[in-house]
Amino acid sequence: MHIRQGLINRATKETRIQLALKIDGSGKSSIKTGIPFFDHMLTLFAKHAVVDLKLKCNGDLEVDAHHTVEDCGIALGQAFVLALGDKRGIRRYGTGFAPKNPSEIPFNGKDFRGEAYVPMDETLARCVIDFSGRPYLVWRGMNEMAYKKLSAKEKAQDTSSAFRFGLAREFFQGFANEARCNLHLELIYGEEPHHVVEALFKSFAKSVDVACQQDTRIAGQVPSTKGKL
Ligand SMILES: [Mn+2]
Repeated sequence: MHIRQGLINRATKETRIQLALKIDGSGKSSIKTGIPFFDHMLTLFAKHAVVDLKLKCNGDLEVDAHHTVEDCGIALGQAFVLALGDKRGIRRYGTGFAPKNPSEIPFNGKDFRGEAYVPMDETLARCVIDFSGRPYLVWRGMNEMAYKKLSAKEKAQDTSSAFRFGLAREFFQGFANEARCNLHLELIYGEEPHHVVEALFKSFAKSVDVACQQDTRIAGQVPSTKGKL
């Protein structure tokens, strides 16, 4: 099988990014964005999407984390476009479940489970994706948090709070625009900043994993009645 990979070199006056993505990987990663919390999110993305990901970003962190996070989302989206190519034979939708009872379907010799609902202690997040060729981000469940009064404990978690209030959205918007996918992310419930962001990234990962998998029943076919995605 041809290797589904995307190599991106992207440089602007704000960030310089080198990224290598292998979709049919094993979850290995080497991530250096200069933002430890973001490295943690991208590392667990690779792990749970079961892709191999190398990413190095030199961004203008002296301004703030915004450009770095947004541009890494853009570069990752571009890498998926390259790696997926004409999308023949892929599942396309990452609803998380195969058409039959997911626990009964063996996939690559393993049990095939693709829960796109991901819990993390008190938090539950959902992600549904469609590599449709059309960019759209739906971002639900976090808007009221923008006006929420922070507790002392939350203030102490500067980075994860910043991600919950806006940075995560910038990442996913950049990804959706460039991967040209419908990306629906929702916080069903949850409070703790680190858990909220981590559950979002994990549900994103699970959803991407399922959507990118190849379905042998439609090998060689573009999964669209239009014939193009
Ligand atoms: Mn964590």
